[in-house]
Amino acid sequence: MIFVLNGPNPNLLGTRETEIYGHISLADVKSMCEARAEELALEIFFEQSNSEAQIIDWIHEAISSAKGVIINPAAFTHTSLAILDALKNVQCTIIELHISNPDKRESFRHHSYVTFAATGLIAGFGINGYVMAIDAMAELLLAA
Ligand code: CA2
Repeated sequence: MIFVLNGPNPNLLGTRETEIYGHISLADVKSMCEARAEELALEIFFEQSNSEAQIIDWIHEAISSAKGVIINPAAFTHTSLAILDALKNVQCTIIELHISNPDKRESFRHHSYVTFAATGLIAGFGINGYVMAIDAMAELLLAA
């Protein structure tokens, strides 16, 4: 099972800040990910929460049941030592994912706690980054 976890506010995808995040809804992103995963014979658990505690609980589930974790922690990227501490207990590959490129944006988005636990990072490729992350995870799993 590949966990695809999303932090706060991407439930607004496609409706607000479309110049940054595009016109595609989170439900459509989920469908895109499921379609790509099926092509690659992978199962995904795709979730989004506005609650830091819920994301930490899913990371704890991932410790025992995930072959890989793709996480867009959204604003928690820049604030959450608690999410970093949870991710440090995940043994499998972790891909940090961002729709935008935070390093091109405001300076308060330039620091990521999550990067300390991530195997790699995909940022700035829009919604397509989700498909890129699933492809990268599939390649890493095949190579393992
Ligand atoms: O680029 C990304 O994926 C981010 O993780 C998105 C976060 C932001 O805090 C990070 O710096 C970069 C914000 C997610 C907000 O999602 C929205 C989507 C549509 C409309 C409003 C918010």
